[in-house]
Amino acid sequence: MSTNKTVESVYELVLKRNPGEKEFHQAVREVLDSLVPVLEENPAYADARILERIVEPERVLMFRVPWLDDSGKVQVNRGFRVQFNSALGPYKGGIRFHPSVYLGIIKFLGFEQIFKNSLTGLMMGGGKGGSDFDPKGKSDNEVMKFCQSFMTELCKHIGADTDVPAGDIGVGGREIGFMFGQYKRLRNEFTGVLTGKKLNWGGSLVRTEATGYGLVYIVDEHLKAIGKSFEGKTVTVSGSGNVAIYATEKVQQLGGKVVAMSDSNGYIYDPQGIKLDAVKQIKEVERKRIKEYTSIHKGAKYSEGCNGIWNVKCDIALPSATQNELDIEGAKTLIKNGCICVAEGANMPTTPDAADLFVESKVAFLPGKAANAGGVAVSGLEMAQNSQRYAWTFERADAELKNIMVTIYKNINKAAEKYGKKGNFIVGANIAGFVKVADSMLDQGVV
Ligand code: NDP
Ligand code: 2IT
Repeated sequence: MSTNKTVESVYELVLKRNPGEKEFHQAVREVLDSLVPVLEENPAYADARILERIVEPERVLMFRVPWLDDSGKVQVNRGFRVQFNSALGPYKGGIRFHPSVYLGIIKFLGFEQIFKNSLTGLMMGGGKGGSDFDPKGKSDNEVMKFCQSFMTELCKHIGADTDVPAGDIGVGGREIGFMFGQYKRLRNEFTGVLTGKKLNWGGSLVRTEATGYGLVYIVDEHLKAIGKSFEGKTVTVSGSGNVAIYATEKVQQLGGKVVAMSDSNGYIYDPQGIKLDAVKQIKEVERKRIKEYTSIHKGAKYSEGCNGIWNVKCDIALPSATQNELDIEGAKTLIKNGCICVAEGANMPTTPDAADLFVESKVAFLPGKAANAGGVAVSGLEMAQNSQRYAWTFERADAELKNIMVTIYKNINKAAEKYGKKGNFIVGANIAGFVKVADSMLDQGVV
């Protein structure tokens, strides 16, 4: 609870208008609480009802996705696209395929995306999409059938200058390919309507690695600021998907040792340091469980239950699986074990009480909308390359990514300091992300 009347009334409105959408409520609460000093300093935002407008998506699409499975049976899923805010550019944000997806998850992700995209400094609005489709255990053919049906409806609402989706949980290069193929067929146009494309047909170098690399670049910048580095540090990375794998790769390149990774079933602990080739083979190629790692590397141990990973002693923790995976108990253990930095590779992986505890305990806490912005940043660079009909080198895209992450670190630091919250990167990220969007909304009138 804040003491600011506008904040409280807007939050009440969000609860009333979006019943049962608890992840969305959580994401809004955190942002609004951070904004109090900015709202007090700039009455123009309240006068123009910026908060009331920013919490209301510009458009919500919800649709039936029917498809035929390999046995010829009809399956029906639900598809979503929330086009949240276009003050800074075309809607931009990933698509998530996971059985837990419902409107509240897509709204929370779309809301976060507005401020994250603003922080990148590129011209992108905020949006998110997805489905409760579960890709686990499905054949390539079934995944293709589903993606084609999903895109058959979605293609009416997106476009290179309108809304540009990308991947997220359960959506990688394979799914982007199937969706791109169907979009091209239905609309008869080859445009940069999706990012995260494969390299032969318009993808950007570094997009696959971008979220994980960017996460480690921003942590590295923080470590430099406090006179430290990754060299010799012990790191735990939850998840073993796209973000986790490339975060681990970059930590290893910078001399750190990743000792634990996880999936939704459990976690592996390898005191010698995770052998990433084995993880890539199991997760990217074979699409199997992380448990398999221990049959290849006998010195490693597998434990059931993904949240146990926070019991592993580490200097730096990078939660990179899913929302609310790091709770207060995990936070207490990490702090007790001497962890100095937590950076969110996933979107909202830390529960609010756990995040508050990190801030109070002076553990550097880098929130997702800053720390995992590297993925959407390189998506923005992919859009730029598509517009140019040109492809940059790996070195160029990587250098741009690094520069964007360093700039984000500086900007969130500056914003936190300006409002008397030095070192509070949650407040810094929310304010720095918000101000640019809010000012653009003021410029563009009541829309
Ligand atoms: P992937 O699908 O590649 O990997 C997801 C990983 O998280 C898997 O290891 C998965 O385990 C685990 N996971 C998923 N759901 C749960 C759950 N409910 N409980 C425990 N573990 C779970 O997704 P990404 O790596 O792309 O995404 C991970 C996080 O990063 C998400 O929060 C996403 O929103 C965020 N993110 C992704 C970006 C990107 O560019 N891809 C950019 C910015 C943020 P299992 O295999 O068992 O399902
Ligand atoms: O949460 C995210 O930022 C993403 N899933 C990436 C979005 C994008 O458009 O690249």
